[in-house]
Amino acid sequence: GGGETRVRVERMFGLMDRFLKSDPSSLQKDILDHVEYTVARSRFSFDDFEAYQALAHSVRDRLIERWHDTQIHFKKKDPKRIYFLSLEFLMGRSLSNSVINLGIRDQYADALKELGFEFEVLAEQEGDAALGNGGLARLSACQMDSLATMDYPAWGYGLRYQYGLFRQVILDGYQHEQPDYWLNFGNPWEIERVHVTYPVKFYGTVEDENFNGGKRKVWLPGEMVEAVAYDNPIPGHGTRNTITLRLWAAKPSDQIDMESYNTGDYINAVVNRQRAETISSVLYPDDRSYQGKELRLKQQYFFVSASLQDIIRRFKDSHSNFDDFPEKVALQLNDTHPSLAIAEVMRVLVDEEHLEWNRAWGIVCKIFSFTTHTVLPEGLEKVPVDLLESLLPRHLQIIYDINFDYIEELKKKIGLDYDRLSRMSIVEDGAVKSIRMANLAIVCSHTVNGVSRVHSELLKTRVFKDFYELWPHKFDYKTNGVTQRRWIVVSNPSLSALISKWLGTEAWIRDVDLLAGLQEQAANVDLHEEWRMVRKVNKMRLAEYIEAMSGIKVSVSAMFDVQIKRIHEYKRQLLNILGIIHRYDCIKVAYAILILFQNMEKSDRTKVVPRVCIIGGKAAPGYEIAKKIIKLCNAVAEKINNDPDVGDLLKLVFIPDYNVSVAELVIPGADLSQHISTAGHEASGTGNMKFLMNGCLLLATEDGSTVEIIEEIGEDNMFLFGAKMHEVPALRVKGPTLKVPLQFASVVRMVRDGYFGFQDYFESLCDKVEGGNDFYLLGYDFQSYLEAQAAADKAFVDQEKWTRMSILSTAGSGRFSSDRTIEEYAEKTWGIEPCKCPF
Ligand code: H53
Repeated sequence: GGGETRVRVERMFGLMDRFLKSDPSSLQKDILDHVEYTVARSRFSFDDFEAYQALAHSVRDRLIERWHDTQIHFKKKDPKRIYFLSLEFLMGRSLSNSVINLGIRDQYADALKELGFEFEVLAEQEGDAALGNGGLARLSACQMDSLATMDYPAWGYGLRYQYGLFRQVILDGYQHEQPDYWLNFGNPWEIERVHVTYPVKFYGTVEDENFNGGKRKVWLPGEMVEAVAYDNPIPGHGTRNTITLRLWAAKPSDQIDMESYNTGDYINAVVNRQRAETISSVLYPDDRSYQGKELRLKQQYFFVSASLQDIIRRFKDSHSNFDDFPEKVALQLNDTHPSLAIAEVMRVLVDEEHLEWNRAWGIVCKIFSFTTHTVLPEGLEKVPVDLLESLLPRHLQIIYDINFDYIEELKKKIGLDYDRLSRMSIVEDGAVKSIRMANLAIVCSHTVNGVSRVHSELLKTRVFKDFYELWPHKFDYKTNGVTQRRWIVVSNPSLSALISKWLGTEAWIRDVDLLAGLQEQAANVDLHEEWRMVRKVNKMRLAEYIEAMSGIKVSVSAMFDVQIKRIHEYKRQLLNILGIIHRYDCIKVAYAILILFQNMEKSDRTKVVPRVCIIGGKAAPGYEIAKKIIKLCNAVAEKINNDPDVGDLLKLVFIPDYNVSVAELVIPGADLSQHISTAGHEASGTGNMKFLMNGCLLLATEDGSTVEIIEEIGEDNMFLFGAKMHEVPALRVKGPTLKVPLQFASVVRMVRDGYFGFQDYFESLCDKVEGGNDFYLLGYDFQSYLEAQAAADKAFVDQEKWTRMSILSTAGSGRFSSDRTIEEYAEKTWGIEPCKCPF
C-alpha cells in the first residue's frame, strides 16, 4: 500500500546524498572510483588517457543529476518547446566546456593537482566530436550552448554518425582523407537509451483502403530499421538547466523477417539485418554541394522520422487534441536537410492520427520555421522524384498534394504567369524531375530566416525574390553569433581572467554586452601592457604547436596572420597564397638590393614586418580545385620556409586537420585573421566573430556578417578591401576586359612557370583566375588586397595603436554572441519562453 511505498522512497532518499559534492576530496574519490570501477584500471596504475576517462565520467555524473532535474522540471511545467532539427552538430571537446559551465573547473584542477595530474594535460586527451562539416554545424553547437544557458526548453535532434568528418592527412603536400572512427575509445558524454527506440520505415507501396465509407492511403513499407536514442546532456552556464542533444543511431529492427530465417539461410539473414547500421555510419563530407544520393536521403528521413515520433509521443503524454500542437511545439529546420519533416508531419496527422487534410495542413503551417545558410542557388537541395518515389512513396504523394493546393492558391494571387509559377513550384520539371526542398520549406514554414542582414537582402532580391514578393512577412533574419563561453572562457582563459579583472565582474560570461565596458579603457597603458602579455602567451602556445606539428620554428614577435576555414574557391584562400607569393617576391628583391649595394638603408628589408602566415582547412574529398589550393599552399611553404634569404621575415604554415579544438588553440594566438570571400558569397561567416572576441584584427571584404561587425567597431579598426557586393555582378559581366594589376599577372606567372614545382598540376588552378575566367575576382581585388595588407603592416609597427584596435575589437564583439541570436529566435520566430529549473 501507500505506506509501504513511502517507506521505500524514504529509504532511497536516505541512501543517496542529495547531490554529488564538489569539494576536492569528494572529486578525488569520485575520479579514483571511476578509475577502478568504470575504466577498470587499478587506482595505483593508470595513464593520462585513463585519468581523462575517469575524470570525464565524474563530470558526466554531475551532468546527469542536473539533466534529470531539468527534464523533470520541463515535464512538470509543460512549456512550449523548441525542437532544433539539424543533420550536423560540431561539438568538439566537452570536458573543459562542461566543468566551466558547471562552475567547478577550479575545484577539479585543485583536486587533480593533489593527485599529481594537471587538468589541461588531461583535457588534451579528449578527441573531437566532429559530426559536422563547417560553419553550419558549429553554429548548431553554439546555439545549443546558448539555449541551455538561457534556460530555454529546447531539444537538439540529429544523427549519431559512427564516422565523423574525415581526418585530413597531408602527404607530400597533398590532402588525404582518413576515416574518423571517433567512438573507438568510448564516449563518456553520451547516454545510450536502449529503451528509447522507434521503427523507421522505407520503400514499399501505397495502397487504397476502405475507411468510413471513403478511401484512405496506407503505406506498406518494404524495409524497417530501428532508431536508438543517444542523449548528450548540454549544460548551461550559471544555471542548473541542462538540455538534451538527442542523436539517433540505426540498428536492425526487432521485428524479425521470419521468412528469410525459415528458408534456412540463418547466417545471411543476420548479415543482411546488420546492413541497417550503415544509415547512420558516415557523415557526408561535402560542405554545401548536393548530390542526389540515396543514402543521404535515407539519413535525412531516418533522423526526421525518429525525431518526430519522439516529439509526438512527448506531446501525447499530456495532450489529446492536435489543435494544441502549435502551442506546445516549434520545429526549427536547420537548412533544407530536415525538410522531409514537413511531409512526415502531414503523413502522421492524416494517415495515422486520421485528421482531415485541411486541419493537418493548418497545424503544419504554424509549427515550422526554416533557416537557410546559403546564397548560391546551386547550393539548394533537389531530390530526384524517382529516388523519392522508391524510398518514400507516400511522402512523394503528400508533397504533390501540397504542391497542387499551393499552386492553385498561387494562381488566384498572381494569375497565369507560367514562368513564375514554374519557378515557384515545389516540383521541378526538367531532364530530371525533382523536388526543390527549399521551396517546400518556404511554402510550409511561417518564417524564413537568413543568417545576416545582407544575406537576407540577397534572399529577398535574388534567390527567393518570387517568394518574398508573395509573402514579405515570412522573411526575416537573425544574424549568427558564437558562444563566448567556448570561444573566450574555454579557449582563452588568460584573456577571460583579464577581462573579468578590468570589468570588475564575470557577468559578461552570461551578458556579453558588458564587454563594451572595455571601450573606456582602450587607451589605458596598464591594460595595454597586460593585454599584450596575454596575447604573447597565447602566441607562444601556438608557436609550440606549430613546431611540434611541422618542425617549423616561428618567432612570436612576428605578426601571426591566420586564415582557417573550409577550403572553397569563394573563400579565396588562393588570393591569400598569391598575396604571400607577392610578399616573398618583395623580400627577395629587397635582399638582392642589399647584396648589390651592401647598404641596409637602400634596401626595404628593415621595413619588412615579419609575418607568420597560417592557413588551415579541409577540402571536400571530391573538390579537385580546393585540393590543388592545399597543395599550392604547401608547395609555396616549402620554398619560402627553406629560403635562407628570407629567414624570419616570412613563414608559411599549413595546419593539417583543422577542427574545433585546433581552432581553440589558433584563434587566441592570431594577430590578424582573413575573411576575404568575394562580396555576396559568404552568407554570414562566424569565424570572424570568434577572432573578433579574442582581440584579433580582421582583414576582410564587406561580406556577410562582416558588414555588421564594421557597424559595431568602425572601419578604422579593421582592414577592409575589395569590390563591394553591388559591384560584383557588373564586374563579372565585364570579366575579360577588366584590367588586372601587373603584380597579379606576375605572381600567377611564377606558379605557371613552375617556380614552386608541379607545373602541370597547378595549370588548371591558374586557368581559374586568368583569361576572363576569374569568377571570384581575385585579379580585380588583388591591388586593394595588397593595400589592406600594407595598412596592417603599418599598424602592427605601432604596437600602441594595434593594441587599442585589438581591445576595441573585443569590446565591440557583444552583438555577435549566439545568446543574442537565440533570444531573437525565441521571441520573434519560435514564441518560446525560458523555463528555469529551480535550486
Ligand atoms: O553556414 C554558416 C555561415 C556560412 C555558411 C555556412 C554553410 C555551411 O557551413 C554549410 C552549408 C551551407 O549552405 C552554408 O557558408 O556563411 O556562417 C552558418 O550560418
